[in-house]
Amino acid sequence: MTQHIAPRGKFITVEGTEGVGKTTNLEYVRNWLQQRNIPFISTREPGGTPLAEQLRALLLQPREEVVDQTAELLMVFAARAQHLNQVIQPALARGDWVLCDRFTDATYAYQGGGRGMDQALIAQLEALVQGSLRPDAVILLDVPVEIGLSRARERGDLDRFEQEDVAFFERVRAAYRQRAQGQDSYHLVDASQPLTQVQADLGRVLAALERHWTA
Ligand code: Z5A
Repeated sequence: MTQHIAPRGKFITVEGTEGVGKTTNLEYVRNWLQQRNIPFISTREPGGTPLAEQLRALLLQPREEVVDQTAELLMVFAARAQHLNQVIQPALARGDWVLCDRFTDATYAYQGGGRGMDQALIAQLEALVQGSLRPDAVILLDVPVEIGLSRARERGDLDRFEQEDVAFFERVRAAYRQRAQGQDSYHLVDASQPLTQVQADLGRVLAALERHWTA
């Protein structure tokens, strides 16, 4: 008897700086997947498992103690290792698509760009934790920092990252944009436009991915 092996699912991440509209637009992507009856899970980083969510809370909580950059980097990757092994890899192996709110591009952007940590060190941890696993598509929502911050700050209480200054987020944005340059798997969407226009662009990106993956 031949055993049916499901084709590996697709791994899509959504990235961007503060207040860029990830939460709002992830809902749009979930609806798009549902309308096509594509089996998927929706998850986030840091987080996605009970342990990883605890690490997220520790990472985001404002505190008086200065958080060592290496400690922060290792916590991000500790959460990722758990998330990958418990949630992401099993889902992809079942044939489900995985939609993830942030992934390792955020580490290159925040710890690499924002904090100025060595990209080669991040790459070593990426290889240790992920092996060869990389997202099939990275949707980068891009917005000038001032616009994103004013959107985010309307929400009230600021987490530990949100308390950083504008220069930090400018470095984060520059690192994201640099990673997207000339790479086929990155799709940059101008998220400063009105939401209907952002989602029309997002729909075009998703349709192109679907055509490419099912060709
Ligand atoms: N972090 C890290 O350092 N290293 C890592 O490796 C990883 C993460 C994975 C948690 O992320 C933090 O973890 C993050 C980096 C760090 N810190 N920061 N900053 P998060 O994703 O949970 O937190 P966030 O970036 O603050 O996301 P958010 O708060 O959920 O914001 P958002 O999802 O991008 O935005 P939104 O809630 O959808 O929209 C914000 C508001 O703007 C809202 O009122 C919307 O209605 C409005 N909006 C959205 N789009 C539009 C448009 N087009 N026009 C007008 N208004 C809009």
